[in-house]
This record gives sequence, C-alpha cells and structure tokens, in this order.
Amino acid sequence: RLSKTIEAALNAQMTKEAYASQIYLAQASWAAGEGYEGIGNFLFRHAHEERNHMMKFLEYILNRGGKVAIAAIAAPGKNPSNLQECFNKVFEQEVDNTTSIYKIVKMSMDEEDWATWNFMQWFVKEQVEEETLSLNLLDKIKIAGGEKATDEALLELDKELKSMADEA
Ligand code: OFO
Repeated sequence: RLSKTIEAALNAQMTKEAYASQIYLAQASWAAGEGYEGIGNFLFRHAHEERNHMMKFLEYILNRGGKVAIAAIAAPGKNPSNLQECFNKVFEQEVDNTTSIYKIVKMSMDEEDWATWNFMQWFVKEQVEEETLSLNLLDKIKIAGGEKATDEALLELDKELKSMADEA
C-alpha cells in the first residue's frame, strides 16, 4: 500500500501533469491563433499526451489502493510574444517536471517502495525524450533565425512540425 507521503506526492504530480497539459494548450492556442497551424497542431497533440500522463498517475494511485485527490489546476500564465518565447516556455516546463519526477523517484527509494520506483521509471525515460524534443524545438527556431527569423523560415518550421510523429 502507498504511504501517505508517496500518495500525496503522486497526487501532486498528477495535478502537475494536468498543469503541463494546460501550458501546452495555451501555447498551442496562441500558435494556432497566430497562423502557425502546424506548430499549434503539434502542441495540441502534446497537450493530449500530458493529459495521458495525468491519467497514468491517477490509475496508479487507484490501483495501489490510494485516494485520488482532484485539485484545481493553475492558470498557464500570459501568452508568449513570439515563437522563441513559446518554445522556451515549453522547455522550462519540461525541465521543471523532470525535477519533480526525480524527487518522487528519490522518495520511493528512501521508503523502499519499489513498485512506485518501478512505475516512475517510465516517466524518467519519458522526460529524457521530452527534454530532447523541446531542446530540438529551440534549436530549430535558432536555425530559422531566432527572433529575427523570416516569415518563410517560420512557415517552413510550421510545415515540419505538422508532420512530426507523436509519441506515447
Ligand atoms: Fe511532458 O511530461 Fe508529462 O510527465
């Protein structure tokens, strides 16, 4: 059975995943509104993934006989003013999430809760992928010219992201 500390940490992480989804939703809506259909589409799909992560935590808590506590989700903050800011926000959010996931891994190790430790390994791996993905976005915008990128370069990037494959 889950300890109260682990149960609380898993619930907090569940809400954090929902918050991650809100961040992606906000960035996606902004991008789509600015005419970047492909980027918007990519970010909307990712908002979905974060929602799936939220469900993974929820189901795990239930399966281990814990209590799920659905809480309020914070607002995602103000809109970015350009694509560079948009991708920065996504990257920062992923780095912050990794820190929080590592804390739970450490906690489960300290408590010798090997089931939770094992469950968390999926997220450890996932965060490596997601940080790489968001770093790639930052690279792409840099190559396109950063804040000085031309409309053509951004449209090219938009097209590229539209067809980018989804993950789990
Ligand atoms: Fe973007 O990651 Fe969830 O966990």
